[in-house]
Amino acid sequence: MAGGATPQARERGDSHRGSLGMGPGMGIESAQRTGNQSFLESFSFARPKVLVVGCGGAGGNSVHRLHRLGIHGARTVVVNTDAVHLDSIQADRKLLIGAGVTRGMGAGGRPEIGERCAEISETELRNQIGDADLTFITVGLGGGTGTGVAPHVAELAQAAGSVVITLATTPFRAERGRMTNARAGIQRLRDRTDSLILLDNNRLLDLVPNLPVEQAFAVMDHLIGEVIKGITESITVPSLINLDFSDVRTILQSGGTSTVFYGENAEDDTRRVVSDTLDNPLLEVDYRGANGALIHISAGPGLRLRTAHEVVEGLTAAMRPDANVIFGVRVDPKYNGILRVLAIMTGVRSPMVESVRESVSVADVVSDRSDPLAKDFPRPDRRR
Ligand SMILES: Nc1nc2c(ncn2[C@@H]2O[C@H](COP(=O)(O)OP(=O)(O)OP(=O)(O)O)[C@@H](O)[C@H]2O)c(=O)[nH]1
Ligand SMILES: [Mg+2]
Repeated sequence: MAGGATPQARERGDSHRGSLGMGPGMGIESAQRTGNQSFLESFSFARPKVLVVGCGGAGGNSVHRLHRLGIHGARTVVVNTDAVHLDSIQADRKLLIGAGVTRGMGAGGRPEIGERCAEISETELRNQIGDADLTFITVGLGGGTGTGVAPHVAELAQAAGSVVITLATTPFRAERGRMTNARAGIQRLRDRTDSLILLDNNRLLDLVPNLPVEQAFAVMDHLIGEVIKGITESITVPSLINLDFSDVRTILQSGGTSTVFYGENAEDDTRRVVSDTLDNPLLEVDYRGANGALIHISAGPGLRLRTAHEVVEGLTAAMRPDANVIFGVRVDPKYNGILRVLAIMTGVRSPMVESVRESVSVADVVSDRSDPLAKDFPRPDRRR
């Protein structure tokens, strides 16, 4: 396991804001407790504030999924221009933006409309973002609301001092024109988030080709939920997995494109666990030379250290020799005899991301269309 110091102890010593010791504990340089007294109780500031913001229909769906999984230590907010969709999902807070522009009917696949709505509702967005230390943004790139709003939310969160991790899906090839929107979104998000984790919906065609569409989306949303829950609870629930906010931040900020790998196989066949995982990236990437990895292994009780180490060694063999790797193990009897791996790799090379031209922007997308905010704004696609 990485580190050794408790998350809370390290967090006090190293925060992106210089010190999380704002408020009640400020000015305390050291403290003593007897063996069974808690430091955490007197240092309420020591747990990072985590916020999850779902933008648009797909982003909202993954937050809804996260709620159903249950998450400890994070506040959830969903932002949309579509009132019907907002009504259908669960989150701690739901924010309808740009109602005057879209009449609550969505942005009709036009990111410039989503962006305009975010600008109009900037104060409300800023209020929702608050003073989080870590902000996850979830979005399905390609539509109007999420693609237009997510970069705006990211910018506001960064300006408020938060570390921002965006989990974004890219559209199916068959959605064609939506990829243009998605590219513009990627370009804008790249500059505004500390870490951009991309997941390609096309990978669902290999992973679960025969599932009904709703269920296939649910698989992606579930994985997104698991990644957020995994990272959040590893830093907010003491001793569940020995990661801390500083570790997570260091790895995720190490730059470049990131994606998620997922694999599962028998505990006694670590080679297959490794190959299963490396063969299942959620974005087509070249992971050779990757510069960071956060690896979560779920296993039954009694997992031997050597077994876990073999898996991590196999997964990271092709990474840079100086790559920053942290792994955590979650023990759960339901995984008896099975190893399940969820790994985020940073600094991977993706042909899709590299093809995003510097010149592509939302402005370019808009320039193809006449008056983007015309009164006769088309009825939105009601799919979501
Ligand atoms: N993972 C996942 N992806 C989805 C889901 N629904 C749609 N998508 C993908 O996300 C992209 C954006 O769709 P939406 O999120 O519905 O669009 P939006 O951001 O609400 O934008 P507008 O509806 O145009 O206002 C689509 O092109 C799909 O590729 C979902 O439930 N889960
Ligand atoms: Mg929508």
